[in-house]
Amino acid sequence: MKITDVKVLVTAPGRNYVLVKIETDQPGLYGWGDATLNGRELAVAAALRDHLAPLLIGRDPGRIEDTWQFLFRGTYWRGGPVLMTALAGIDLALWDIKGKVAGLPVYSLLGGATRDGALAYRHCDGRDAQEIADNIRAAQAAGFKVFRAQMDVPSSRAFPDSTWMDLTTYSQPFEDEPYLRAVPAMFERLRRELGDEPQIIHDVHERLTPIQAGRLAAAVESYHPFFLEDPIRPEHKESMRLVRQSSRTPLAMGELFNHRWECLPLITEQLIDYVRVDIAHIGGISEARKIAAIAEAYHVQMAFHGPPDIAPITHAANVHVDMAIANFGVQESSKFPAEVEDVFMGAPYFEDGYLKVSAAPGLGTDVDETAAARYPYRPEEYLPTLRRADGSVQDW
Ligand code: GCO
Ligand code: MG
Repeated sequence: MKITDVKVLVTAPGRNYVLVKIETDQPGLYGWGDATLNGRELAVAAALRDHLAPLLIGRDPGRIEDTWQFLFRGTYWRGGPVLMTALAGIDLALWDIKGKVAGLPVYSLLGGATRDGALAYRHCDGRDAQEIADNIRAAQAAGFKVFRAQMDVPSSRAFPDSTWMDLTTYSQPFEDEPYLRAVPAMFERLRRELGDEPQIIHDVHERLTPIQAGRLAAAVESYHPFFLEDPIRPEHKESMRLVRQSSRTPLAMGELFNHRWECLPLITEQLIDYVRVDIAHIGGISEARKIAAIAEAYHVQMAFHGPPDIAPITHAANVHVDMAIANFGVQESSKFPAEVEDVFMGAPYFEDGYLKVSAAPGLGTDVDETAAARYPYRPEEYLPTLRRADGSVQDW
């Protein structure tokens, strides 16, 4: 069997996605992958079209690991979000093909189901703690058991619903102290309103220094968060020692990482409790299962990134891997723009608190290319930015 073509589609059904279709010399046998990198989509599309896709023509699509090693190490330049997202798109498509050839869902190829579904969490953001509590109650009524609580801190304008990270326009500067006061107060109000049962996540989103993050982790410990995510910036991971020393609040990190080596100190020193890597940004399923295996040895669990800015194909890959590992923690789920359903089929489905995938061969997803063509790339879609009161750059 041989790869005969690699197509790269950039489509924007509600937001931009970069898709990879790998075609083979077997009639009707193809695989779809997701290579979306929010705000840098065209860089990944160019890396695929101009550099990686030509290397795949004629290769055996069944040799997934060899292809991964060839594209990661064999072509010299390695790592970083652009190349690893491009590699992920290829890897997901190859696993999709392998499942279709075997007539098995990818989770079966990975060792079979270890669970009936992936415990999911829903974004329940709001302008204040009351609105968050109302959104948590609504998500509870829908069956969710785990929730992410983000509040419109003093530096950002109101936002329409649970996509605060991507749509918030920061009209005012961010400052640490108002944020450090707002989050414990938010947890206090949520616990007073909702009691101890709801499992609540908060995403710090790389905003604090290590000692501030340690202060926040200690301040919210009594409200027993499910985890505090991305407390500090990802560049110097060992700084998480300062955060870890400060409390027993569970910690999570990883969405900005691009391979297993970036996770290592956090896992091997048990500085985190959940790995938050994004399967679309770490090189795909082949890498995700290796990270999960490393983490399992250190009692660290997986909580794959699942924002609206990766395609339903990666959301399906998330659940396939969730279904096949022992150290699953929780799966981030997202609302998608309505237009997404025009283009993508076979996304994971939600049932009584859990995300599930069908037993269809491969990833179980498909793409309507005619519909995708109706949604051209939207250049205005890019990442928010944020400044401090003195005008300096702030991680948003
Ligand atoms: C999350 C993430 C997102 C990111 C977004 C960047 O935990 O879901 O922090 O909100 O900000 O995916 O493109
Ligand atoms: Mg995050």
